[in-house]
Amino acid sequence: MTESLWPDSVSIADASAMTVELTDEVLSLLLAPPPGMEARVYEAMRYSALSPGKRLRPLLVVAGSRLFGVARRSALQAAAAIEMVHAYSLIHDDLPAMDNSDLRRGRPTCHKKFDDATAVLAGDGLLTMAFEVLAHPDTHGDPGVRCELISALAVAAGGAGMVGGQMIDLLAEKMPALDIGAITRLQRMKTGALIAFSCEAGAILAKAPAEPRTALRGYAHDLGLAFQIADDLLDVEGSAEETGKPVGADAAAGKATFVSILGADRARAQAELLVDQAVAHLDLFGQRAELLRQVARFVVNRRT
Ligand code: GRG
Repeated sequence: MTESLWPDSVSIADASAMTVELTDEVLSLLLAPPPGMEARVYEAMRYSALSPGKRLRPLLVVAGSRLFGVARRSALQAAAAIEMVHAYSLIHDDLPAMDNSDLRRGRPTCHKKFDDATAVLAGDGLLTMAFEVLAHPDTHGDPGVRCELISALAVAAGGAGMVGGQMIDLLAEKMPALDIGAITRLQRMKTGALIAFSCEAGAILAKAPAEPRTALRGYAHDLGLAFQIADDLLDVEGSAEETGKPVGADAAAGKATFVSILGADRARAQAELLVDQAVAHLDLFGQRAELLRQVARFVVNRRT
């Protein structure tokens, strides 16, 4: 499929609705349950990966791919792979051994709907399938590009990224409160790394040169932190109806967050400053980056 991603000008509402629909179509095909007894783990994988989230990471893949005219098929395969890794992280994060959460995206968490062992396996299945998807020729005809995607996702999701950040977060619960520098590093690893890979996937698929990649990295860096501050604010100011997950969890666990250290007003101002900085990195793309600009503003104003 070589058709371009979307029409030249597109609103974030339309792009988001299209991304949800197209990503979920791809996820649904990839996660079709086989006939044997192993179907149960596919049901659990589908339950979590197809549950109603924002699909923010797929939207970033699409918006980044659009800059370089990447084929829709390639972008959606990468988007589906990243959403699988995100869904796995939420399943494992909700387990009794971690956050012990009953509610996610307004529904019972995977281990509540199925059982703990099935939820562990569903997370494992989604993580491994993400790499299978990136390794498939449908994602890109050039094996070098597929290898680069696989390697970049492994780094973002592993010990130097999301898994490492989660480890620090768990350890921090039993330590004196982290300072702002330590929280920034933790969040860059835990949520920022996967967001950054989502922003860069289009550039990798397009074999883009260094200059636009550096600009996208700068955008992603600031966006990831703004996203996390907005998440911390929602935990304090949002409701379970809006967010689809329990709120007040950070304060209940005595966790140091951007909001607990800076206060809500300064944290909000910092998030807005980061969005301005993120948007400034996109100047070299001109009008073509309008969707990425809109995504950055959406990230700090969201209520879910
Ligand atoms: C278990 C290896 C492992 C990692 C877990 C990402 C993560 C690390 C934990 C999730 C806990 C959490 C709520 C982190 C805050 C940022 C975040 C990832 C929020 C959820 O992402 P959204 O808002 O969710 O994009 P939806 O549901 O819209 O996809």
